[in-house]
Amino acid sequence: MALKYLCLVLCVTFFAMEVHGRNEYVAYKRAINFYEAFQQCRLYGGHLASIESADENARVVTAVKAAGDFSKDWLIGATDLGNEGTFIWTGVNRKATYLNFNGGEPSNNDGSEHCVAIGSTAGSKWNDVPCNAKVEGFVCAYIRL
Ligand SMILES: [Ca+2]
Ligand SMILES: [Ca+2]
Repeated sequence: MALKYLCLVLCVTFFAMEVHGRNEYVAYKRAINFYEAFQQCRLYGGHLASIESADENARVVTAVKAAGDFSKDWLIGATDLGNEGTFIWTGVNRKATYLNFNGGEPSNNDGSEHCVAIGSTAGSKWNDVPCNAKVEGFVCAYIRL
């Protein structure tokens, strides 16, 4: 009986850990656009970074600063390509509810900014940029148990 109980506790614990897996972020310095970055993170076994809390945002900033120049644009995985003004996280298939856009952003300049970068003039906040723009680098997230 005790063994069964132990098993139940462990299974529930592991299930909870999987559901609430922690994102680990790695930034890569490479001239790349959103589409390329999206695919590259998938090929690495992760996803273009989703950011769903201030804590995750802070960890993305740390990852970017470790990889290169934070005064340039680094792609993260939010996009409003399919529905202007509504951003989703492509990697986890969720609507972006935690939003951290810089003042005046998302600006959707020329009706053509549907992808999101952190860094540059926005600092640790976000700016929408053209999806086909080659930026300084990108951030992948890897879900760790
Ligand atoms: Ca847009
Ligand atoms: Ca913008």
